Amino acid sequence: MDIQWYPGHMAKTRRLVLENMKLVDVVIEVLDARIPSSSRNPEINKIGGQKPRLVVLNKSGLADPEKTRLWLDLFRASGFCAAAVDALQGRGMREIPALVRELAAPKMAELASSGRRSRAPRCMVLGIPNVGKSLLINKLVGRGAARTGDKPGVTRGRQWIRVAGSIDLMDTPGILWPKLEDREAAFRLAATGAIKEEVYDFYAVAGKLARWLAENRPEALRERYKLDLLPSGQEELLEAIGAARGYYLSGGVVDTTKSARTVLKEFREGRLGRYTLDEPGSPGIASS
Ligand SMILES: Nc1nc2c(ncn2[C@@H]2O[C@H](COP(=O)(O)OP(=O)(O)O)[C@@H](O)[C@H]2O)c(=O)[nH]1
Ligand SMILES: [Mg+2]
Repeated sequence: MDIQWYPGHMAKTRRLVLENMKLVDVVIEVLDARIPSSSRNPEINKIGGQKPRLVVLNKSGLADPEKTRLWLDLFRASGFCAAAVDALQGRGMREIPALVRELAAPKMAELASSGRRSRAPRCMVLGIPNVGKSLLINKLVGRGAARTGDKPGVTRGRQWIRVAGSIDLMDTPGILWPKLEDREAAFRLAATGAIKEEVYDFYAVAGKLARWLAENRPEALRERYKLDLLPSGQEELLEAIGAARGYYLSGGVVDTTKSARTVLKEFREGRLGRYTLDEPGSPGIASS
């Protein structure tokens, strides 16, 4: 599995985010609850700097609830404010503005004591592609939210939106690059759909995922694909799944390419169950 990210793109991405960072009081770092460590940008602590940060574990409806609780505890123990949400189902979203307000309170008090005009705290959503930043912003903003045009903005077109009557949210998220040097993290990013299919071998990822499921949740695989026995090899697993589904090529050969697509798709849709691929406690969550 060889997954690339382009350095030019990465430098530009970092610059854009850092410029916008100057304007905000609170950073909302969005992670995928299924891979809270692998979906983290490797330089987030440098980029997030000293700004108060809310860590949001999104897509929690697809993740193992017990492991999500453990991950939240770990983030909190590392000094972060953390919340689990599901932007698609709308779960946990209502608490976000209050948490942002709480995190911004010291800064707001400082502004007030220095005699500055009071204003709403400003926040920005940050994260690697596909963790649900856009959906989260849309759900926070909802319909009919007022755009406040008289605020500073680095890039033209960037706007602040008043959310829940009390915080200003930058309407465009800060996009960070994924952690691809770590092969295991890259596999988990690919398996959950965080990186584009053009840049990895979906067949290898599906095979490895089938193996992971066979080892960790054999009953889920057996039940979903009506299998009595689970072979131990990746190729054999994809063959068994294809045969069970009736995916045959001419000559009676199992179409394992089709099984690979099926496993990936059904895993990502949560049809195989709720999983967290990053064990709570994996490295990469240290506070700045
Ligand atoms: N199941 C589930 N899917 C989500 C959630 N949030 C986002 N998605 C889906 O994940 C994909 C990427 O979301 P998007 O907001 O475009 O991610 P972005 O690249 O970070 O802006 C879309 O298909 C969303 O519908 C969530 O909480 N639960
Ligand atoms: Mg987006």
